[in-house]
Amino acid sequence: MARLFLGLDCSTQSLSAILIDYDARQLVYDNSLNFDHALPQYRTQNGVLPCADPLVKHSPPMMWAEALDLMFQQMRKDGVPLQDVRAVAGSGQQHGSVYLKADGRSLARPTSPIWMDSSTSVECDEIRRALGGVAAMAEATGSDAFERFTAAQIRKFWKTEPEAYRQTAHIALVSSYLAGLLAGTIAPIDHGDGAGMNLMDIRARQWHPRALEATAPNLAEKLPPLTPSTHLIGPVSRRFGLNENAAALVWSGDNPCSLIGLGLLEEGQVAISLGTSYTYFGLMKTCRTDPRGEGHVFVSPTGDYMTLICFKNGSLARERIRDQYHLDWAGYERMLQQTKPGNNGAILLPWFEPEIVPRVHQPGVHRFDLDERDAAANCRALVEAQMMAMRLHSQWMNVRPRRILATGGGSVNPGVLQIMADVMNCPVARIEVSKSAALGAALIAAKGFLRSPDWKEIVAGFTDPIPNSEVRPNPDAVKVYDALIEKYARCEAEALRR
Ligand code: XUL
Repeated sequence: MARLFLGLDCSTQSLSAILIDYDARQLVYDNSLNFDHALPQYRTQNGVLPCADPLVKHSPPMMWAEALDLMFQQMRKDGVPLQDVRAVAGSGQQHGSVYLKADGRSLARPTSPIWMDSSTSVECDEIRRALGGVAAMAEATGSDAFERFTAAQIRKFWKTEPEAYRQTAHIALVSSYLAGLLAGTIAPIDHGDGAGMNLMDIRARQWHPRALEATAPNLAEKLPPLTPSTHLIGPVSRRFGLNENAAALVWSGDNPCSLIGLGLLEEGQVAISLGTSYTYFGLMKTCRTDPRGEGHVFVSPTGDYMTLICFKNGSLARERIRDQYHLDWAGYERMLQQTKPGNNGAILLPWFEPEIVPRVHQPGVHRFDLDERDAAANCRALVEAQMMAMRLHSQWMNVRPRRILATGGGSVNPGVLQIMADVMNCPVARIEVSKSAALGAALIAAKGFLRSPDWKEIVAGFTDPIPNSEVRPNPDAVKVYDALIEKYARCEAEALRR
């Protein structure tokens, strides 16, 4: 009988399911359910409830619960061999929190603040101060205090709705809420997603008493235990129509799951996702935190650490430059081909929107030795700056990338990948990963259930890059960027001072 493992992913806009046949090394089912379309009664837009305050972003947890039921209904309709599923694990958008009453089912708060919420700057300041500042906060919990992280969100809830907070018996993450529904119990929080709360001692992997105290009263009694990401909770609740022996695992965050879904199992293997925003993430063996508080350290499902940095002005900035010079993507690519690495020392800082890394509150575009009328030079300067920013702001990790996997919409552009390879001095390959989090969850289910195969054996055949997609660094260009990065750093510091 085939050994099947199911991975689910509750992201901002949709719930996805991926079923793998472990022995055949094949995906046997792949489906997604878009919240706005499948569950219009919740009136979400792109999975989020409309709100007059642009800083507030909430979603209805009931919508996620109903989507889970619908997905299983759909799988039964599609004839998926659910009886052969050995174990189920899942991935959730990170940071979002769900507030449950003592019965473990009814909600003490009808909505759930999600990762897009940035309404908690005051609470971040309060928590950060109590823990001793940016570097101390990052050292204790893996990240500085961030608006979207769960601690600041819990603190705001306690301050603004103390009675509802008092009635909350259990606080879950999106991941642990859905794991709990599957297992019919209150689920633990795994170390990977727990690290995105500003509440977990990143090294001891236990709740951090001072962080709990700085966040809200009686918080310890509302939080479940923390466990490794391959922890089996128990059998899947009978109502989902699986085999009675099918095991439910804890769920993790989408980024830790993607790390597995992309096969990043060794230090130096890095993924760069070129989406609306750009993210740079990879595995880290020894825990090192970012003293500037820009980057994050989470726990990898393998038990190692993982690092993540997020640049807001990613494809968004490339689109702005493309439109400024009335180009299409093919035209943009031609501009990259027409210009030379280093671009005669031109530097462009593309902070069209407030930036996360480096922290920029006042948007602004800054040019150094660059004529705004020169379309080709501006196109190249933007991509070079984005890659140099990644190199500069990942130095705290002290992990030299040895292989980069490029994903996301922007990764189809050869010119962009060549600049990435040259700036990072590292080969870059493309990988097709629209569902890396769900795939990662299915692989985590296999690891948790089978135990004995090592991680490399678990992911083999599931996480290969696109054949012949590798771009290698050009040694002459590498030398140019080794020198230019210093100028880039000076320009960045100068622009930040302005
Ligand atoms: C990571 C983060 C996002 C969400 C998206 O810190 O906020 O990547 O996990 O789902």
